[in-house]
Amino acid sequence: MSNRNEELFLRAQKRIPAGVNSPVRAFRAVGGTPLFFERASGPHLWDANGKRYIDYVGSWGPMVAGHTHPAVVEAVQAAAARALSFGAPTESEIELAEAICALMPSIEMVRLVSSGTEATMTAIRLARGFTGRDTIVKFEGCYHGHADSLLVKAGSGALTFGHPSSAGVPEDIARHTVVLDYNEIEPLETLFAARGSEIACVIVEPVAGNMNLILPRPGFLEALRELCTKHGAVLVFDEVMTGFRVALGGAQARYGIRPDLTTLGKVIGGGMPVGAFGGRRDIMQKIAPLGPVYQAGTLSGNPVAVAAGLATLKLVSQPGFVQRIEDSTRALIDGLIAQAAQAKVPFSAQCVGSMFGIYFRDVAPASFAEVMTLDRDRFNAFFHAMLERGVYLAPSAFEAGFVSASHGIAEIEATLAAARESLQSIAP
Ligand code: HOZ
Repeated sequence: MSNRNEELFLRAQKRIPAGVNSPVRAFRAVGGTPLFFERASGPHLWDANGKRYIDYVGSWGPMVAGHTHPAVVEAVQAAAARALSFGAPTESEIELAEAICALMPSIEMVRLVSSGTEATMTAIRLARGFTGRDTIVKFEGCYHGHADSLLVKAGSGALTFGHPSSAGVPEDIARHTVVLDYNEIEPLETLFAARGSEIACVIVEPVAGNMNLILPRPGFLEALRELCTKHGAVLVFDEVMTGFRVALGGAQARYGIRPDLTTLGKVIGGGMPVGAFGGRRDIMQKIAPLGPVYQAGTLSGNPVAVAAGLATLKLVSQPGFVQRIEDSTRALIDGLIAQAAQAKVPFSAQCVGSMFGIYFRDVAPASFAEVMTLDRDRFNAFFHAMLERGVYLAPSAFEAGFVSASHGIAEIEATLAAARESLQSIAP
């Protein structure tokens, strides 16, 4: 029988580096042939061979309502029939901006862009322009897209493929990025004490989702807030992953911290390319043409993408929506932990909202160093065992998992049945 995935992969590699348009998709970490998908519905994906999978990647986060949700598809079709792009303002952009500001009160003004990378890149520029300072602080293993300043000891594919600090980033740029350990307060205090007046901003994933899933230790985000306020630095929460997922108001609502700027993406595009950065009015007023910090984009606020985002935010805002997915995610995690214990596989797992992490390690990691001790070979074997049984997990031990509102009891049970066999097959 012909294997269409393999045929497509061979063909793709002739014209596209590694056959993919984003590195983790190449399956290099886990081995084997990447799946080429043809369609999706609710919690399911179908690959080029026609095989169906329960999806826990969710396009890396945006598909919180499930794939091809009728309300989102209808909104997109209606918007596309009106216009694909104007390169000029539309009412729907105001509606999306208003919806974002209503759900995240720290965002007083917001600008829409086309990707999370654009959002974080511009937030950094804005923080520098606002403070007149050059130094930025990030945390090892956090990934904030692929802008030069941020590809220093980064997570996600950069970590997966062993280039956490990318080639091609000039040393002159990288030296302005100070990298500290996630969840460690003392080095932060030491840095601020020594160089507080040079620091433009601290950018952080309030829940780290690009070195698998790492929860903030109690006090860590609070310390960031306190130090930034004390030293006049801008606190940037990268909520591209966590926004409208770990709570309706994002991680900032869940942990009760008000950042100065927030970057968004994924859910606010509902599967279409949308990113955003927003926050304090006095900072946002530095953006061109109000102020001297430049940012622009032909497709920023694209009406079709905005329609998908708005429709998704409407669904997410329904009472109980976020809690229901959190409950499903919890059921999944509890089931996996119980089955790993039965199979005697060293394993731990945790979740926050509808994001989850699974770890081939006895205790859930709380730091980058602990993430580095995960048993990657066992993860890879588990990944393939699950794939064979029709469950699609992220093809890397360093990515978080995502559950959607369309994952019901039937999908969770089917996943746990696949996991039972998979865990037994990889038991020591
Ligand atoms: N950087 C994304 C995961 N954290 C992967 C994006 C993609 O491959 O689409």
